[in-house]
Amino acid sequence: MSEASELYQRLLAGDRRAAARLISMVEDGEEGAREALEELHKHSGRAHIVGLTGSGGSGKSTLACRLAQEYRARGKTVGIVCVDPTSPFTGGALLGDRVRMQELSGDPEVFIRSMGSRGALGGLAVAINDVINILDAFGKDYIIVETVGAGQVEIEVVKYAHTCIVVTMPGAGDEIQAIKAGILEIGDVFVVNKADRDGAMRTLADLEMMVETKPGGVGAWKPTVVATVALEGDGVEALVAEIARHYDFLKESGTLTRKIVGRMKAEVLAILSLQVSEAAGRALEDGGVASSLVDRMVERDIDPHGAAAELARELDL
Ligand SMILES: Nc1nc2c(ncn2[C@@H]2O[C@H](COP(=O)(O)OP(=O)(O)O)[C@@H](O)[C@H]2O)c(=O)[nH]1
Ligand SMILES: [Mg+2]
Repeated sequence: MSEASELYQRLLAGDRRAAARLISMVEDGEEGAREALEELHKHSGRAHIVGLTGSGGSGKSTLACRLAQEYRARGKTVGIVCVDPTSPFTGGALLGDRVRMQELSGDPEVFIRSMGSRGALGGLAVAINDVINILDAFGKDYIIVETVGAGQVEIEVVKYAHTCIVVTMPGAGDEIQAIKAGILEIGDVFVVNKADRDGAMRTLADLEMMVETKPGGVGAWKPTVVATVALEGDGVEALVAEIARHYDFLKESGTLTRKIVGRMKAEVLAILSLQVSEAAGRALEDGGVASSLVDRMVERDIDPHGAAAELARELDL
């Protein structure tokens, strides 16, 4: 039996170490992961994928832990994928955070994975999606994906989550403007975390006004704003309720199917663009099948557009 087929069988039987090993293979771009992913696809599609985005330090990791605890208290299982190299999932500075994190990571029904942004850009998007799909097939009811709200790939990933939560905190006046310019569109639920701090009411009011004026058609989801103190767990129940309400909306309005299709298309495009750019890169290298194109560009015999078209023909795209 190949390593991959052994892995997916163990994974489907609930073996955490098999899940961890397969995720490592995916991150390292190991060819063998393909076979396992192909098998697992048939077993995925049940999880509620929840994206959690916002600037560093707003409390996303703390909130992810609180959400996981709340879901566990309700008998649900959780996967957490943290794509934030600046703030790995070791929690905040406070001891209490670390203790909570350890409690969580000791729970066999919670699977936490931190991913660095190593590798090519296209590669990261593919890897994150694969990890989500692995945890889905592994049977997690909720998959929380934490990313810092900057960078194309990260925004793409949360954009295709079923429910996207945008986290901000008091006193981040500029941030509200940044949300308006960048991620207002993709937010389904907005959170003002650190509501224990001064200025929380003001930030809440600002966000509410912004969300109120967010353009949306008839029957569209109206995003809501929730205040939380992730450190204490305040507001987490309300957030869980909003996430559930959004999921119900998705199902009842038929939007969930559209989201699933959108995510699948985006996955195919990410995989293909990675493959194409890798193949093209190899072809253009010294000694590659299309290296002469580079010489011709240097001699001004062909322009980059022409070279790209010729390369596409050469690679039979
Ligand atoms: N005062 C206060 N601090 C918080 C709250 N939530 C998180 N923090 C702290 O904010 C810091 C950053 O939290 P973290 O979850 O790592 O933020 P992330 O970078 O968005 O993942 C940590 O020191 C947390 O303990 C909160 O509700 N109130
Ligand atoms: Mg974090």
